[in-house]
Amino acid sequence: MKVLVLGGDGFCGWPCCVNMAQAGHDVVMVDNLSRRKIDVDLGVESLTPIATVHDRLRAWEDMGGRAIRFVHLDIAQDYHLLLELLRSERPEAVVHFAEQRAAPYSMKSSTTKRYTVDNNVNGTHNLLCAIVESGLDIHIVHLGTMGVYGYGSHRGATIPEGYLTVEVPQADGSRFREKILHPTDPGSVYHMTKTLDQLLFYYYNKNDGIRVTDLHQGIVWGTNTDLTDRDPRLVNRFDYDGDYGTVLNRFLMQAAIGYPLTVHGTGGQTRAFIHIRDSVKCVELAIDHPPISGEKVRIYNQMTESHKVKDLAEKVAAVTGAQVSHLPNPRKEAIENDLIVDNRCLIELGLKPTTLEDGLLSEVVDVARRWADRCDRSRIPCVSSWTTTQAAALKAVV
Ligand code: NAD
Ligand code: USQ
Repeated sequence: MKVLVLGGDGFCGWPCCVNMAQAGHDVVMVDNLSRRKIDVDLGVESLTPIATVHDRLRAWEDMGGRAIRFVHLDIAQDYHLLLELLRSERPEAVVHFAEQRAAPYSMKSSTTKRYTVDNNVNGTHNLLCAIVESGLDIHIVHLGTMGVYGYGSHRGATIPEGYLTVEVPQADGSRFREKILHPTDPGSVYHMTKTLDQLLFYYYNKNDGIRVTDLHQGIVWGTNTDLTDRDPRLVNRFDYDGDYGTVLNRFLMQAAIGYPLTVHGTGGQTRAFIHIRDSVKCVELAIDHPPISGEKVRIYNQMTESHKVKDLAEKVAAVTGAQVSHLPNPRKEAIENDLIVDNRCLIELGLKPTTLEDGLLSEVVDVARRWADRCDRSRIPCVSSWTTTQAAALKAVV
C-alpha cells in the first residue's frame, strides 16, 4: 500500500515509518523538520543522539530496508504543494502525526499559543481540504489524544471510544437516545487543538465522506522499537526537558542521573499510557482495518494502562532507588482525577500490550543511563506555567 506519513521524522512517526516499510508498504515521509528547529530555539537536544533525517534514511537502506522517500513540506503553510503531492503519489492512506504536540510549549507565551493553533488546526484542515479537492478516496489515520475527554472527574464512568450514548428529554416527557461525540474538556491550548481536529473530521466525514480513524492516544513512553534499535543512526528521539519531556520518560531519565523525580503537586493526576512499540502497532492495525465507505469517523482509545503520577514515581523509585520530590504544579489541572477507559477496539484487532512491568528497567538501563551524560540538568524544571497564579507559585520556590 502507498502511505504518506505526515510528521514522519518525529518521536511517534519515525518508528512508524520504518515499521510500515518493513511491512512492505511504499512509504513517503513528509515533515517540515519544525520539531528539530524548536529544539534549536529552546537550546535543548534529545537525550539520545539522533541522526539527520537523510542519515536516518540512508542507514535504513544500508541495512536492506525498503526505501522511504522524504518530502520537506509544511502541511499548515504549503497547501498547493500538499495537494500536488496527493495527486502525484495517490496514497491509499495518510498517517497524520504533523502537529505541535507539547502542552507546556503551547502554554509558554502568546506566540507559542498562536503557533500551536495555526499549525495544528490549519495542517489538519489543509489535509482534509486537499483530499476533497484531489477527488481521491484516502483513509486518514490521525494521532489524537486521550486529553480531549478531559481530566476532571468522570464520576467513575468508563470513557467510551469516542461516542457517548445520551438520552435527550422531550417537552412531552418522552426521551430519545442518540450517540454523540463525547464532550471535550481540553487542559491546554495544545489539547484544545486536538478537540478542534475532532470537529473538522466530523464535518468532512459527514459532508464529503472522508474516511478517518482518529486514534486517541495516551502518553507514549519508551524510546525504541526492535527496528530503530538495529543501528545507532536509526535511534529514536527521547525528550526530557521541561517543555517536551513527558512524565514517565522524564522520571526514567531523572532516576538515571540521580535527580529527584519531579511530581507536580500531589501527583494525584491519573493519565493513560502506551509504550512506543504498541503505538506503532496500533497505527499498523488502523491502516490494515480502514473504515468502509460511508462509515462515520472511527475513534479508538489508544492506551494500555492508566496510572496516577505519584504511583509512577513510586514504581520508578522502587526499581532505581530514586528520591521523589513534590513541586508546585505549573499547570492548572485537577489535583486528583479518575480515569477508566474502554480500549477494547485495538485489543480486539490484536494489540498485545507492553506493560510497565515489562519495560521500565530496561528503558532506564539501556537508554536513560546510557545517555545520561548528554543531559543538561538546567533544562529539567518545567517553567512554562498555565496562568499567572501558577507562575507566582513557581517563583515563590525559586
Ligand atoms: P513530535 O513533535 O516528535 O513529531 C511531530 C512531527 O511533525 C515532527 O517531526 C515535526 O517536525 C512535524 N511537524 C509539525 N508540524 C508540521 C507541519 N506543519 N508540517 C509538516 N510537519 C510538521 O511529536 P510526537 O510525539 O511524535 O507526536 C506525534 C503525534 O502524536 C502528534 O500529533 C501528537 O499530538 C500525538 N500524540 C503524541 C503523544 C506522545 O506522548 N508523544 C501522545 C498522544 C498523542
Ligand atoms: N507531570 C509531572 N511531572 C513532570 C511532568 C509532568 O507530575 O515532570 C504531570 C503533569 O502535570 C500532568 C501529567 O504529568 O498531570 C502528564 O504530563 P505529560 O507532560 O506527561 O503529558 P501531557 O502534557 O498530557 O502530553 C503528552 C504529550 C501529548 C499527548 C498527551 C496524551 O506531550 O502530545 O497528547 O501526552 S494525554 O495526556 O493522554 O492527553
